[in-house]
Amino acid sequence: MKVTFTLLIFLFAALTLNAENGHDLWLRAKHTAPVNVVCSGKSPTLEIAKQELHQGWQGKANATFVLKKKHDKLIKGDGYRLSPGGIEANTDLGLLYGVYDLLRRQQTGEPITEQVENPSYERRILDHWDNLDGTIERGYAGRSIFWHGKDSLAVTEKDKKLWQEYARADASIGINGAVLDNVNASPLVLTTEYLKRVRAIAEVLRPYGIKTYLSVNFASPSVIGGLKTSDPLDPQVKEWWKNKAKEIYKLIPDFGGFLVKANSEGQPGPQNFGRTHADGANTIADAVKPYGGIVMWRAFVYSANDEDRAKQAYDEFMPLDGKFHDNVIVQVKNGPVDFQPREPFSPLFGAMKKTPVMPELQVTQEYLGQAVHLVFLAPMWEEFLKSDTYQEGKGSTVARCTDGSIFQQTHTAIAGVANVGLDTNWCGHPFAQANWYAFGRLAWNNQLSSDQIADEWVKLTFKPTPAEDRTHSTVLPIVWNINFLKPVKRMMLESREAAVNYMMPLGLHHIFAPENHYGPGPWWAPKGVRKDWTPPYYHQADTLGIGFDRTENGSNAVSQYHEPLRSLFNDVNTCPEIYLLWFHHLPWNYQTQSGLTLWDDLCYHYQEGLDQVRSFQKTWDKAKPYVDKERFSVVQKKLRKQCINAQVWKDACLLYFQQFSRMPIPYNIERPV
Ligand code: GCW
Repeated sequence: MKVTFTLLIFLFAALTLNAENGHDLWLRAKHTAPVNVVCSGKSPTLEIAKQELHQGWQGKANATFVLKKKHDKLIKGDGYRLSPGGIEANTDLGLLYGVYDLLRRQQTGEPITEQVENPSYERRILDHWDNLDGTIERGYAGRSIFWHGKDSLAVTEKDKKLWQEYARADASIGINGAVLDNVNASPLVLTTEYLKRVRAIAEVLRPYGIKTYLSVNFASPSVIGGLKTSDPLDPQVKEWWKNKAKEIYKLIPDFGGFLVKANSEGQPGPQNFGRTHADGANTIADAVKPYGGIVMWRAFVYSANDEDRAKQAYDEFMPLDGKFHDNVIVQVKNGPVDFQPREPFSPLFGAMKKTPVMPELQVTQEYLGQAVHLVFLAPMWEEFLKSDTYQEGKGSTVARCTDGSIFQQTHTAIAGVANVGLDTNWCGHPFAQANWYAFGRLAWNNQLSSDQIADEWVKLTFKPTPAEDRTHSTVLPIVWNINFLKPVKRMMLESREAAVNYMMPLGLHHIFAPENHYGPGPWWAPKGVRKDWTPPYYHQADTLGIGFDRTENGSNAVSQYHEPLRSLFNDVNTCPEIYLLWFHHLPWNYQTQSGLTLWDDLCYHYQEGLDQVRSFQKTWDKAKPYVDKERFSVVQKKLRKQCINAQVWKDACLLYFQQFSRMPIPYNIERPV
């Protein structure tokens, strides 16, 4: 009896030790020291701020810490002033953000000196591509946390608990908006029964400072409103949107606004009625304007007959610059095609000078190995945000063109397509959490380096907490830094380039297998399928060479970029090699800067990508003593799969392209540069 009991205790202890399933994300710190919080204000947001301090304080025991609202001109929006003894802010939410910052610094060992932190963007939004039936478009972490189908619209306690955990995670990294449904929107979301659930979600998100937004279907007035048309200039249609807005704001007074995908991939839009994107956006924007709402109008458009899909958004939207009402923001994907592993920035950034433009990033890894591959996306976003558009002279980076530094904008915003689902660890892959984290951090501060973000995330997510240390044999911080933090960070920071290498190096793009966009499919081109939906349209490989000619002699997409980029991209000798085959069609024996032929260089990159993943496996194997069993083995298994996938990418692409190059695949190639 006694033996069984001891055994049970032992089992229970072992289980709790290993019960690290990643659900706590980067918020694992538990109460470690008492703190005396002084805060005179009262609000649900401040209650959370106080509770977080009590729960996560890792400073001096029994210290006094002051939260104070104070008008300070140096503090913008929900920014804050942090100092060792307290936080000051203009808003309650600013105080909450300050608390999360403080706790993060305590845990990661970053200094807490007096400083003002202001957000780069006013709106930092996650776009959930969640369908009302609970499935998620391009979701790889289970079903929706918001929707479970039309028979489950009643809100349960379980729902609310999950939404609260979600809201807390968002707030801890500064995210202040969530679009709750897919941009391929069901008109039903605007019916009263669904709006009631939206209200319930908004109520849970509100104390954490997260505004609720909805994606709407442009044909809603006719589909659910019973009107004969959804023509945005029709007075009845305008009235319908106004009434709908009124209904929504009555339920949700701080509703953020609408996101619209129109005349794109089969979605209805103003062009169905001979109207422009501006006509469409303005009608909906006018409806939410009295309540302070905004419309985020997507520029993700392309049609079957366009000679170059990369050009279309610019062609369609530039003539409309200045025609949008002031509560419309045009939402532009980072690249001109579609969330590829690497694209140059979309030429719309900085070019639309009279219209606020917001970047749309994809946190969910549709084209980057989904929930299987370990790919840390901060380096990709950093590359994008730091890209110089030259639109207002040197230094007109995408970041500065969108955050209000260069253009006087009524609103600034940034969006990320969420990777969150019902999976226990939220994101499918333990390291995919880092992408959610990175998006929030960059939305708050678009100047942060990937290195710093990785550093924070690894420490917050994996560093043994004091409580764990007492049960494990204590790991000296210096040992942990050298044996875990450093190599794991290096792996993360290299991982995006590795994916580019084994999937589509040197400017290749969109050579994915159709539909699921996971594996390679450069050969896929069945008769009758839209050309621009087939990979050969993008790689253009033939016996003469490979690559999409977007120079002046080709589609002339280069002309959409400001000088000196236009000339730089146009000239094969100055075009950065990372974009070589994006802008140029080149012979197989073209000599790259490495001195190799283009063919050999391609082979080199594919091999390099594969080798990188192999080295990630080794890194992770060595990390074993420092990670709980569960997360260790999940990541190990996924890396194994990623390695097999990288091999498949390499073999499939090279064997396919080889029929055109007719050159041998070199063995053990050295690349001097
Ligand atoms: O990336 C593509 C996806 C579609 C998506 C579309 C979009 C929501 O393959 O699944 O649809 O872009 O961004 O609208």
